[in-house]
Amino acid sequence: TIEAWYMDDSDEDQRLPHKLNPHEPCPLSALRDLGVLYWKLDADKHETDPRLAAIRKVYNYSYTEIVNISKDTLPEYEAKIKSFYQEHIHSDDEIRYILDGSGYFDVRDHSDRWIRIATRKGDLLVLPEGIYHRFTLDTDNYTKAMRLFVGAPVWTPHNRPQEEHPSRAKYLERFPVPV
Ligand code: KMT
Ligand code: NI
Repeated sequence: TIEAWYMDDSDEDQRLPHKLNPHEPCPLSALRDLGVLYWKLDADKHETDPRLAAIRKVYNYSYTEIVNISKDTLPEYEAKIKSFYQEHIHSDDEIRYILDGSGYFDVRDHSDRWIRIATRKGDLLVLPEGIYHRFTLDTDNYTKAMRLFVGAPVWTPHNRPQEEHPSRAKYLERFPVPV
């Protein structure tokens, strides 16, 4: 499974866990209500894994590339790290498969609270089009991830606020507040 929790709002290092006291875990069902999808796969087999192939086929994830996020491997590291952590949306799903290392994806819930999703090797995560989110490395400072996409990739972040963006409207329509 995957571990997720509601965040505190302290200004400390973004790479720290930022758990509340007392700890408030976020169940996978709550993530599902926000449109977040999750699979656990065998990252060592990513080149030949039939389960990954099946997911790619069903969701049309035709495109893949691998990014290596660490100080020594990512060009323009400081600027990228900063932009990953700016709250934003995309006009497509954000699909990330963690092949090595770890990191945090933060998503906003229906009440605009931050939920921190701790990802590590073998986690395949889909953040739906239009969800407000951000990414940070944790204190291990290293993530190697496969980025997947339907067709030709567009990674453009649209920083908050984006209330008029069609992808934001679409998101709110697809994943309304559960009653
Ligand atoms: C992105 O587009 O935000 C990234 O690729 C960073 C997260 S991938 C582990
Ligand atoms: Ni993003």
